[in-house]
Amino acid sequence: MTEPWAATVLTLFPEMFPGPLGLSLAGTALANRLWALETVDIRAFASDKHATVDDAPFGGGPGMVMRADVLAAALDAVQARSKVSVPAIYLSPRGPRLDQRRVQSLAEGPGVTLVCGRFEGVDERVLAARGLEELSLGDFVLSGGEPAAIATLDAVVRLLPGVMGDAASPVEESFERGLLEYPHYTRPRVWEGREVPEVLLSGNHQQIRNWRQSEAERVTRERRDDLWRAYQSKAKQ
Ligand code: 9WO
Repeated sequence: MTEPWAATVLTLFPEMFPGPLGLSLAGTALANRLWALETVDIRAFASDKHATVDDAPFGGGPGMVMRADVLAAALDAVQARSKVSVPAIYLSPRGPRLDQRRVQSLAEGPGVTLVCGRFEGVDERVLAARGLEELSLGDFVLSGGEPAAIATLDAVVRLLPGVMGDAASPVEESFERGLLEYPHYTRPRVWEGREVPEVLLSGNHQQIRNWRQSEAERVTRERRDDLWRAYQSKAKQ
């Protein structure tokens, strides 16, 4: 068998993994070897007897900074034993936003190396010297990159071949067509006086498809002007 899609996570808290990725869809896929997860404890690459990974910021100020030498040693060890070139990503609110297109491209590659920062961040020089790509999940600050790494892996793993089965083909998802999801309904037909849209009970699949398309467009237009404009300019081409 060829190598499964492989995630390597550099962290000071390896116990946080697989965490939620050990359950549900991603967990079953992990147990079935559809993907592989390895954590690397950054602290193991510290060189002093106290296993120091952080230090005070040059220039002063609050908090601590992750040392470049320790993180670089961890990254170099990971890269040295990898047969293929794998993108190395630092999860940080400073990066460009992760989107479904990048998720898709990660799923199409051999794997990913994710670097989880702690403290006030990592020494800037290691980002440049090791060519780390920075990616953000949004404009908020976590206490560390780990939850962002977990969310990133969840998004990628569900796209891997065999993970979702054919229950919901990812290509059918409206997000990948540049639209938000249309509204969903299930039983009961009437709940707290609220009815399910008639068309969904009609059995007319062409009409249902049309309704879902126009609802996806309406929701996108009402909520996300940025996505709506991009969708329209693509449709015009
Ligand atoms: C800490 C901090 C304290 C005062 C003012 C600004 C500050 N920014 C940070 C900060 O960015 N800390 C980071 C914590 C250091 C690197 C890892 N951390 C992190 C990653 N927090 N949030 C993310 C993250 C990653 C991806 N998408 C969204 C948030």
